[in-house]
Formats: sequence, C-alpha cells, structure tokens
Amino acid sequence: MSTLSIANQPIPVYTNLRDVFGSVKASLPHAVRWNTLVEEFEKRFGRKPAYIARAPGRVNLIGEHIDYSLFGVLPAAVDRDILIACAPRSVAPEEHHAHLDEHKPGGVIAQNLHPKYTPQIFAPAPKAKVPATDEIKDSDVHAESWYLDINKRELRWESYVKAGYYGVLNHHFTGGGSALPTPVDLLVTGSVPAGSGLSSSAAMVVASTLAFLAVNGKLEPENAESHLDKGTLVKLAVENEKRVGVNSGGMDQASSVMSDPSSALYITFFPSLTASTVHLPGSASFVIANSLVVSDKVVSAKRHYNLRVVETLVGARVLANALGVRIGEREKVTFREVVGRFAGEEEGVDMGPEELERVLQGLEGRLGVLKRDGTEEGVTMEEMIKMSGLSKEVFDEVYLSWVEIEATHFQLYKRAKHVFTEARRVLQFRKTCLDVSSSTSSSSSSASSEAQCIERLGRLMNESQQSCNEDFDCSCPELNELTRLAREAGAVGSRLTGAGWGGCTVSLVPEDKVKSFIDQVKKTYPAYQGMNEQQLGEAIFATKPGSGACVFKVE
Ligand code: NG1
Ligand code: MG
Repeated sequence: MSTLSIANQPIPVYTNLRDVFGSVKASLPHAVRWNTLVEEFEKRFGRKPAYIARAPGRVNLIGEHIDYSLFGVLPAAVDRDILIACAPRSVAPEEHHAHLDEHKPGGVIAQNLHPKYTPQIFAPAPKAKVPATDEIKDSDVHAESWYLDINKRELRWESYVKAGYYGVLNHHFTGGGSALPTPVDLLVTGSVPAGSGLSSSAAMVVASTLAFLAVNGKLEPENAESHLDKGTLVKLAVENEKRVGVNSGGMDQASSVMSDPSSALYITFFPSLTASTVHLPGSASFVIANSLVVSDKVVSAKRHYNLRVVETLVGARVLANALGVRIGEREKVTFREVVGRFAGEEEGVDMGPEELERVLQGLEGRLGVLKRDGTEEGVTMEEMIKMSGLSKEVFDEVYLSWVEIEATHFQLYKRAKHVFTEARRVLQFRKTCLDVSSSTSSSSSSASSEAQCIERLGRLMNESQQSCNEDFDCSCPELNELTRLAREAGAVGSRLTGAGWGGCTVSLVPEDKVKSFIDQVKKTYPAYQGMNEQQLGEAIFATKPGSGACVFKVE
C-alpha cells in the first residue's frame, strides 16, 4: 500500500489492460470494447492510437449537493467509463499555411463511436487573435493564452472534449510560442449514460484532460511536471468542467480520478482536497436504476443547479451575519467555512469528523434566521439582498455577475437545512461503514451487527432522499416513485444520485436479495414496461466500486 495520500499519487500510465482493472479476470469483460476502439481508430485515422485515456463515471452513495458548500461526500467510481483513443498528427510543411483548423497548432479532429455524436474539427486560437465580442468577454480573451469556443447554450458532446483541452492549453502551453500544442486525432466511446446522474460529463472532462496531456507528452516521466499528481488533475478537471457552464463542486472529478476498486471514497474539499477509502459492508450491494428522465443540466442550470449554488452561498453569508462570524464584503464564503470560523477552527485545519458532526448538530437549531418572518416561504430577490446586508451593487457583483439564474423566490432556509443534515448523514454513513470493517469477521454477532449497520446505512439514504425532495427540491415525481418502488422491492435504502431532477437512483440491497429486487423493479416501474432485456440491463444494474482514471499507452 502506498504511503502517499491519494491526492499525491502520480497519474497511472499503464501498458497492460490487466493493470487498468486490477486483475486479468476484471479486465476480460472490457477487452472487446478496447480492441474495437483501437481497430476503429486505425480504420478512421490510418494508424494506431498512441494512448487511450480512461475515466469512469461515479455513483454518489450519499452527500448530495453539498460539495459546493465544501462538505465531504461519499461516492464510488462505477465500472462504466469514457475512453478516448488519441494520437498526435504530424502536419506536412506544405499544409502549415492552410486555413484548415485541423492543420493549425493544436487542431483537433474529434470523432465519437456513437453515430449520434457527429464528427467535429476545431482548433484553439492564441488569445491575441480573438476579438472581444458580446459572447466572449474581454477577461476571457486577455486572461489566458488560448481560447476555445465552447457552446454554453446547448448541450454538445464536443464541449466536454474542449473543456478538458482548455486547461491543458492554458496551464501547459503558456511558454511564449516555443512549444505549441500538437494537432490531434481522437476517437471517443462511452458507456456512462448521459444526463443520468452518473457523471458522464466529469468522466468526459477527466478523460479529455488526460488525453490532451498524454498526446502532448506531458505525462511522459521525463516531461511530467513534478506537480502533476491526482490532486492536481482533479483541480484542473474541476476548473475545466466549469467551462461548460455548470458551477459544479469537485465530487465527480475527484471520484473519477481517485477511485480505488473495492472501496468507496470519502472526499473532503476543505481546507484542501483529500480522499480516503471507505470499505463498504461485504453483504451490501448497490443497485443503480435509471428513472429515464433525462436531466439536461447545462440547459436547466439557471433554474436548478446554478440557482442552488447561489442560494447556498447567500445562505452562508446570512448565517454568518447572524452568528457574528466575520466575512469580507466581497468574500464568497461557503457553509463549511462559516461553520469552521464559528467553531474557532484554525485556518488550514480540518476539525475532524466527530467535532464537525457535533458543531453541525448544534447549529441546525439556528438555521431559522434564514426564514423570512419565521415562515418557510422563499424570499424575493429584494428581501434576499436585504438579508445579506450588502448593497445591491455589491450583492450583484459577488453573487450574480458570474452566473445566470432564473427565479422569483429563493429558499435559503430549506437549502441550508438540507446541506447541514446531509453533511451529518455523510459523517454518520462513513462512521457506520468504518465500524463494520473494524468489527471482527465471521462470528455470528458480527454478522448480525453488519445487518444492523446495513439497516442504518439504508435509513440514512432514505433520509437523504426525503431531504433532497422536500428541502433541496432536486428530486422529481419519477425519482420519488422509483425510490418508493425500490423500497417495496426489498431495498433498505434508496435515493437519487447526482444532481437529480431526473437521472438515476442508487439503492442499498442486501446481497442475497439483489436478483429478486431487480426483477421486481423491472416489473413495477412504469417507464420500464415494454423494454427488452438489453434495454432493461442498461437501465438497472448492480454496481461495485471500480478503479479510477488512467492513461493506457498503446505499444
Ligand atoms: P452530476 O449531475 O451527477 O454530474 C452534479 C455535480 C456535482 C455535485 C452533484 C450533486 C457536475 C459536474 N457535478 O453531479 O459536483 O454537486 O451534482 O451532489 O456538475
Ligand atoms: Mg454531470
């Protein structure tokens, strides 16, 4: 076992499929798909790919919508992943002056094995050549070395490829023109369903970031910048994903990069990014079931995701004011930071899970300050600005200038209540898992205590679903129905996973009941009726924690 913390570990570069999945046996089900990708790449581009970047999706077991408040979350990578085969393309000297994007420095021909995602050709522009327009802000043009046009109004597959590329260009090609990015051919294939809460988007961004690093030689041992470890890759991928227009926290990129087969991850973001393994009870299975409601997070961000980001940030300021916690006028402070300052936590120190749980519990009774006149109704923009204690001008600058939102009322109390209770549920879930793994195995008393622990984990998941539905308002009728049917079919706990408003659920099911559970949900969830076995197998399946992102060097 490595003594490096997960964030400090190097990004793995493998030359054998067995190493990607941990064993020959685990790699076998993947071999055909990898070979098909290599063959298809050769057919389309006339040579073998140099690398395949792999990044998995994830299932969040508990801890929803609290990563951007900087509270810890508990996800695990899933088996399903994004693969990007890629190779540098040399451009003949006579083609250098052509105006074709694919011939320009860093020009990309991007194709996707799925025919619905059409081929794309694009090239980054050196910043000096990009005029500022209404769409492209002056700051975008001048702050960075390279610019890539990413469509934030529509969901487009290549936006995620470009997002991953953006950070690579602007972190690794800033050296004044001597080193230019290479032209690249790439071919993408994915098995993470899009818009389903399994974070296909983060998997795409992580895989793309890795592909562009690899193809430009940035992961070769002699070139790899010494700081290019897993933690750095997560930060780069988080920054990259924001380019698509969703102001997400770091959970998905962290799970995709730092996962370890055989355990879930407890990921914290404050005071810095850390990940530690959490072994799940051996007799517990997690089953993912897709509600089949597609949640298009980019398009609906202003009414859903980004709105919640703003509500929780403003809530944190109002709470800080009420608790007498000092924050700067233009400081965008999160709930986790307010809690730490309130508890007198020293800067840069994590107060630790037990203490944090105690402080959170104590503060829950004080969240009433976020209600207007003691009612739970939302507040208007004017009322919210007043509660913040800021002038309209400063409020707009701090909370609205960087994000587009659409709402007439804002629910500061309910959002805070969800965040505080959910943060505690994560700590309790983690502790319960640690208790199971530390109790001695094989005695009948430990078997019964494992069963009790599974019940407790299930209860926490059910409470999380209720809180997501009632307080955070990120569920939907289909997710409520599917989690209810899951409990009826034998799940001890069931909840939405990921951003919600559609997408998947995750259910905790005792191992011996998984088959009957899946059979019953297939028969009872209305949207599954009339689907064939293959479609059903895509929609509902048991999952085990999988391995994290890597690069495979094709030899
Ligand atoms: P999904 O929608 O599963 O990708 C999103 C955010 C996470 C987190 C969850 C809610 C992105 C990339 N990810 O996940 O950071 O906030 O919602 O817990 O937007
Ligand atoms: Mg996503």
